[in-house]
Amino acid sequence: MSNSAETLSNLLRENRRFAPPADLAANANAKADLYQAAKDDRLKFWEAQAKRLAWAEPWNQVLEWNPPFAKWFLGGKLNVAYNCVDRHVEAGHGDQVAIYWEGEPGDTREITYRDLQREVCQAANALASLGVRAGDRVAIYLPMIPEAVISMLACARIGATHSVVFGGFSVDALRNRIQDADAKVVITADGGYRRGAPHALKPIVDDAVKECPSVEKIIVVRRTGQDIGWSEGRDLWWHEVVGSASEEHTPEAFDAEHPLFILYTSGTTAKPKGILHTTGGYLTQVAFTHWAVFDLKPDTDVYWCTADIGWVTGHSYIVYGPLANRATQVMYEGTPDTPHKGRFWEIVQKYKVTILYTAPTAIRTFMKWGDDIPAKFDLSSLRILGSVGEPINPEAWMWYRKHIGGDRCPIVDTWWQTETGAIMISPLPGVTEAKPGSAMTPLPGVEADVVDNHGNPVPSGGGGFLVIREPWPSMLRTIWGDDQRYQDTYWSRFEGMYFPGDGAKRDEDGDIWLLGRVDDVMLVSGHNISTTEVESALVSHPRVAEAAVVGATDPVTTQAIVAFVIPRGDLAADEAGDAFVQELRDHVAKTLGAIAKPRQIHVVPELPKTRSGKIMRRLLRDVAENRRLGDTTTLTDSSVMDTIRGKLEVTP
Ligand code: 6R9
Repeated sequence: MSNSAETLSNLLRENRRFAPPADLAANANAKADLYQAAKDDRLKFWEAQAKRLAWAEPWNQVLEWNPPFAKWFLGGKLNVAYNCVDRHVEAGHGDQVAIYWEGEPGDTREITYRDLQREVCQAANALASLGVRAGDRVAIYLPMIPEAVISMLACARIGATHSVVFGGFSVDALRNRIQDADAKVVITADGGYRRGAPHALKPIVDDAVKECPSVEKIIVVRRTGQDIGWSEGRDLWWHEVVGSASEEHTPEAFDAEHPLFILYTSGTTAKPKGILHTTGGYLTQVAFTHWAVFDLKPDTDVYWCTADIGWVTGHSYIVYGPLANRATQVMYEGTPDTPHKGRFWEIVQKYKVTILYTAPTAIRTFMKWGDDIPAKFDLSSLRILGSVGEPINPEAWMWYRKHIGGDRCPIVDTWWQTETGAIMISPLPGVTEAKPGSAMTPLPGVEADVVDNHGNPVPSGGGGFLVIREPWPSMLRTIWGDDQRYQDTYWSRFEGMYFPGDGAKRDEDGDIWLLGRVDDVMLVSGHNISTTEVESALVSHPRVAEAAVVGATDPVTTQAIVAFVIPRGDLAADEAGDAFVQELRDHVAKTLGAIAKPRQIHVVPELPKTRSGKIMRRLLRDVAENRRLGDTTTLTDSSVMDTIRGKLEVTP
């Protein structure tokens, strides 16, 4: 970024500070000394964290680093499922609830660690009986039901590599992912519930596997009871093949670098990237971060991460981190507005949730729905709130703190990626004095920095690119089947540094602010302007709930800022006229400076989002530039683009 970006970055000043509550700080798992310990000896620090796990054989080398290829805990052997389930049962916690599962229609299941052990063993035996061996790939295409967790752990238990595909992805997306990984078995369901109605999954699988010769068997969980097609000999009911399998299974220890899972990130180019994670380092870092960032107390906390299992957040912070730490957690199948807009808060109240981890997109939606909805529920059990997925706008942060956290709970804004495997930058809830909108500082053991175009660190107050200087245990090992692309994508922009693709700034105190994907940075009259900052300025207006900003080609200014805003609560989208738009343009100019004033603001009822809630600015750019839409297969709801288009007469 040029120097002008720094000028703009400095315009957004945040003076609010929120210190940890005294009792939380006093009893926190992670104290300030961890930073020093990691600084003194990073590898020794990670070695100490690896000892949270049960190893069948110890490692003899902590790290082997042939840039950009890392191996952690060489020679060590362990079983992930044993670590997440069996060892807790062996330690006398078999009766502890692992999962309070809440189905969207209101049905529930309570699964103890002993139950989980039994079902994971059965599923492991079933997979083995179908010929699945260590190293084989299994695709998992399920709704948010316990069988998703059980399937993942069963794969891990026998050393099969799972590839979870979002239950909302289309035939094409599923087919590509099955093909790329050469999956031998697919685990799916007849369907799942979403927004009050069953939606079918099995027909999508049937369609997808027509061109997937690698698939030998399809295991089907009966969830909705809807009619489905059946291919005799290929298709098997879960309740039959898993239900009849033995409940005894001896876990085998696998090498620390044994592949654990592949998870595809869409990226902007055609072919999704299969991000490969391995065993020992991954489990070490997800367990450590879940313990440190969420301060989990396994005997008293009730933890709830609202992510879908098909997103990395579901992998690391529903399955592997929490279960490695013996958490009791809530798992919810459906959407936040079914059957009513207070569903999340009803669940928090019902299970007395103490730690809640959700995404800015959800928080902004709750803001839009109004403060009165959470106010109807008892949220006093909450003690820590987390955010992940996008930069959280300062106003959304403040709303979350006040209306959900009762002005008492620390918020941990956690920056990380599918590629990083685990949280990298975040406050520690018992240590950090947090600022609304900042992810604050790298966690102990993580060497993150903000650099300029040439890879030189920016001074405090500067803006540039986020990088990671040293390998970390849960880093991706490669892109499945494509080492060259791994190298090109992440390690070629800056010599010897990992480049995640995010813009960032360092404030006067040295704290880090994420500014969104660098692809989204706009160039306006020679100034680099981050979409995040303009969006946050818009959201800081009391009548705006959500905003998405893009740069559209402009003959005079190179790019011009075009904004799409969703109004808050009572103001219906079509009531907002020119006066409102003018008020918002002025508001941005006042907050950030005239250079950041949007050329156009469109008031819309919805924004295009991925299944994990990220705004797809690329599609809005197509609209702003009056172009045909690019690939929409990863959209949650493809009708959104028609709604937006229908509302605008685009004037480029
Ligand atoms: C975990 C996850 C990764 C991208 C990442 C960044 C954005 C995630 C963020 C955040 C600002 C945060 N991102 N958390 N930006 N603050 N706390 O989201 O993984 O789906 O791979 O996305 O999400 O842009 O590069 P993934």
